[in-house]
Amino acid sequence: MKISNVLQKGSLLKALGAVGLLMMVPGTAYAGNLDQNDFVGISFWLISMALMASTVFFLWETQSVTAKWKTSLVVSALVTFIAAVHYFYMRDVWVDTGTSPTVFRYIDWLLTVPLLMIEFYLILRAIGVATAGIFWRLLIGTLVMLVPGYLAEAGYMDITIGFVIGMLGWFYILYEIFAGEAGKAAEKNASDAVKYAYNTMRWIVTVGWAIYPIGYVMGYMLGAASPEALNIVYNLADLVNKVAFGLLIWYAATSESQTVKGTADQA
Ligand SMILES: *C/C=C(C)/C=C/C=C(C)/C=C/C1=C(C)CCCC1(C)C
Repeated sequence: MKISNVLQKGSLLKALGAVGLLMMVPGTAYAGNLDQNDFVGISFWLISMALMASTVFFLWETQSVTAKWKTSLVVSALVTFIAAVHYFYMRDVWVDTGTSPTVFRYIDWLLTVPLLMIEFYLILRAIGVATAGIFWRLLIGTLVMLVPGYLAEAGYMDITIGFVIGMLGWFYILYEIFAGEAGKAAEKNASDAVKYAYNTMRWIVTVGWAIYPIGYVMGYMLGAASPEALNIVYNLADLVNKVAFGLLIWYAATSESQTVKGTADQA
């Protein structure tokens, strides 16, 4: 083994250790008054830990994939990292007050949802079929979906109008990844592993993401869901939409990297 490899691995290990330790400070600092019957609080706690562990895992696994897949794994780690920090915060607020201000969710979504969209672009780029148009259209769809939702929940826009515009943004994203340029590109060059990952990722965006607008309708339009129910459902949704989504990318990246290594070990 080359000395430079050992050194590189050594510094990566230190960097990973540092990320893990830094996350543990807010991650374990509070929640001292977590009640054993507070299932929402417990779900915040569980998901925080899952997000924290996923971050370390995705970063660690960048070592075992080829260069063009590393960015995808780092972006997965950024998504779970950003979400973990929000969860530490939301958990503590929930334990203290029994409420969870929506603003934390929206800040988290505004950062992580565009990153999740970039994952589609990156997976297509890794197989050589991405275009700048795909990138921009997915990003714009995200903003059209989230910004009106926030404006409406915060009282700056009519609840129904915000919902309708947000739905259009989501439908636009679905169109792009199923039938638009991105959807067509994914059929061109992809191996079975990439096809499987891409296909499952877009079903997550369809089914997993539907939970949020359903929550919006139940909570804001019908007044039919308690804050407890909504938060548990959102927490489980985030587990699918962030951690499972990242694991699919990890699956595609590691499978592809093994194929490449089999043919040319230098890669
Ligand atoms: C990790 C967090 C994720 C994947 C959050 C996703 C959020 C949405 C898909 C929100 C969608 C909404 C609509 C489609 C209509 C308007 C209301 C929103 C913002 C809740």
